[in-house]
Amino acid sequence: MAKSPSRNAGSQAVIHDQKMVRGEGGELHQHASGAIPVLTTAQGGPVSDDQNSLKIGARGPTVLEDFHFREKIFHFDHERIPERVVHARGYGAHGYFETYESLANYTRADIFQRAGEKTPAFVRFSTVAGNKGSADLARDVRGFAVKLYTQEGNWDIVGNNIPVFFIQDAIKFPDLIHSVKEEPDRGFPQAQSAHDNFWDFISLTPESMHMIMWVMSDRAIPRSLRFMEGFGVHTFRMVNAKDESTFVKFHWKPKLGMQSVAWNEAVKINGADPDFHRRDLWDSIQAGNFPEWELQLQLFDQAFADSFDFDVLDATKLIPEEILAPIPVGRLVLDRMPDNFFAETEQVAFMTQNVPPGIDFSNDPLLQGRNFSYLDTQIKRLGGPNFTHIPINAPKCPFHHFQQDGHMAMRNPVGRVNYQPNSFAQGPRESPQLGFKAFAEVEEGYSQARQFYISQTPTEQGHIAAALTFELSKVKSPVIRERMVSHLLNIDDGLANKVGDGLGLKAMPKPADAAIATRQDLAAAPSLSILENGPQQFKGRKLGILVTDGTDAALLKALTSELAKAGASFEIIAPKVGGAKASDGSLIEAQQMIGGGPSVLYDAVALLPSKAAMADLIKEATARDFVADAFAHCKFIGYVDAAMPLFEKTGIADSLDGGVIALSGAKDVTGFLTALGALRLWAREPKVKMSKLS
Ligand code: HDE
Repeated sequence: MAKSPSRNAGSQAVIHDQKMVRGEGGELHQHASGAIPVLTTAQGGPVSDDQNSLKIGARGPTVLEDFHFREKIFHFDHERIPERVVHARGYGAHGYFETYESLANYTRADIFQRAGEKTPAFVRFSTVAGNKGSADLARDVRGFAVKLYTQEGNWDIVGNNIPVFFIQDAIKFPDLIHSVKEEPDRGFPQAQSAHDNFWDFISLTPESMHMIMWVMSDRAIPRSLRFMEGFGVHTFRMVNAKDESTFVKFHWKPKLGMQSVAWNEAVKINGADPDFHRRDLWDSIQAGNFPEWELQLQLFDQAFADSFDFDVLDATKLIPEEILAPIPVGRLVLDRMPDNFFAETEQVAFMTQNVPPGIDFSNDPLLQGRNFSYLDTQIKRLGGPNFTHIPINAPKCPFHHFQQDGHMAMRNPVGRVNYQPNSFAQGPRESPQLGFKAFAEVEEGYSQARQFYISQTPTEQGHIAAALTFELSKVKSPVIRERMVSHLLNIDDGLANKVGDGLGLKAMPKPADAAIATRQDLAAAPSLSILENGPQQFKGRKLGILVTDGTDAALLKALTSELAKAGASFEIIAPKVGGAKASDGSLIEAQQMIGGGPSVLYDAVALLPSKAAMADLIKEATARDFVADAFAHCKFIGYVDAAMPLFEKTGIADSLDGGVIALSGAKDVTGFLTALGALRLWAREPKVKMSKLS
């Protein structure tokens, strides 16, 4: 066959009309119009046809000579890097940390020396178990990893939204993670702890019981990344200029308060919008509603540490805030999304060992193990030792060292001298004054598990019992189910009985053997409850407003302007996404059609249909679900009279309560918004039996 390569396969020939113009100066890569740059290869060569590969004849075969095709496919084939072995699913944002006052008494860390100092920050939130593409509302711990680009190098506080951990020693981490991830033979379940392997491991690991209480609580299904606490988990040290050390625990407190969803809602959100948390953070930051956390420190000395009958360095324990109040030292504001998800969020490399002078480690064996692991994992994921050359990982302060070469080296030392000491008086030197100097220092887990449980409101206790029952109902092996209940007996009889009953155990097992008896005297610590610490405001939350043709224009306007005043957002849900015609003839723009905007996506709902539209609306299963779910999830519901048939059709007309609020006109809007501050009417829960255990 004669070689007559051609890209003219025909169908897209019109693209070929674009001409490249070779001009005097830099015009080589511009079209005649000047506005659109010419497509090039990665080597910079201009490309004439990006639609057809180079072929012999009209149909091929494709020729080896087609370097553009080859390069394009080669690069595509290599786009993926290994996902994180844990915390694969995550979402990040940029912002800054602002120091309130100097903490020079406690630490020499530069970031804490000057009031009002702003330090650039990058934060990545994550789930732990699921893969990169898993759904946001899995029941799971959330990662809360903060990178602070300080003047003395990067400081990473790689924490979680739960202040304790499952295990005491890093050597057990691979077992813990293997057990929670998909089972190796079948490759499922994905992003779920509700399976035999996890509960088998947990039921054989009593130290994990405290953490289990947290993971089975509503903390593990947050409503938004913006409404979560963050914790450094480990005890660290602060070291001042006089080399005096103070123990420290880090806490991030969300300014908008904490909030979680109900389990039944989480299940539905995962279907309706698997990116619920990502979208929420993206939308808030793009809208200029910058989420904010206050950094609070629990500071204590050795004598205080010794006053506990457990080891404060044990990461399965916490120091209740009622015993040691955290002090506010600064705020973290997230105000910018990454330009590129891969470059920043995917490639960011957090490492617990990144600490500036003045911050130091404790002997917590979990932390010590992490300090090894995080460097190791970056080499695997990012492909070589030069991952600090990637902009998101590079320090923003001046830095000087003699590291050189290696894969993808973007920076190398300039000049002759690449070692020290040297006689040329070139290059950096260590500084004993300014540099980082390392500071020269088992029991069973039921007591604090109990303390956590008794610190919850009855509603939250019900959720914990329901979560345990759900998870263990997915465990096929009765031995594991019973073993777990035997641990619960060491935590709280009532809890164990509820779960035992929920699982249909024929007889209750004996309590698990405990090396140390559970302390019954630990006082409830209200700081551990989400509901005891509600924000009492609707700020940062979202109302779903159901409209139809004929919706009362004045009422809608009053409602949306009050929401704006309260710092809350809303979405309009209409029968068609094209919008609806209001009573005054104006167009109401909609963000969702009813089937696309189920009520689980909103914190509360308002039903503002017109009478004329009701006949059609009540026939829509999605409209009925909208109302039935909002009611079952204990949400506040504002409604106009015309909406009554929706309550009747969904069988809740006889159960309407104080959370279902009539909006007869603009005058009722303020009262409705005040009520929304409670976020949910949990008192309704026993009636709707969302989880029949509560
Ligand atoms: Fe991690 N953890 N971890 N972890 N961890 C990772 O590092 C590890 C632990 C946490 O958004 C990995 O870059 C060991 C506790 C977060 O990129 C890996 C142990 C806490 C993130 C790793 C722990 C965390 C990670 C996987 C046993 C809360 C995501 C990819 C002691 C205080 C950071 C990576 C991000 C990520 C190891 C336990 C939080 C493999 C060995 C405790 C938030 O290095």
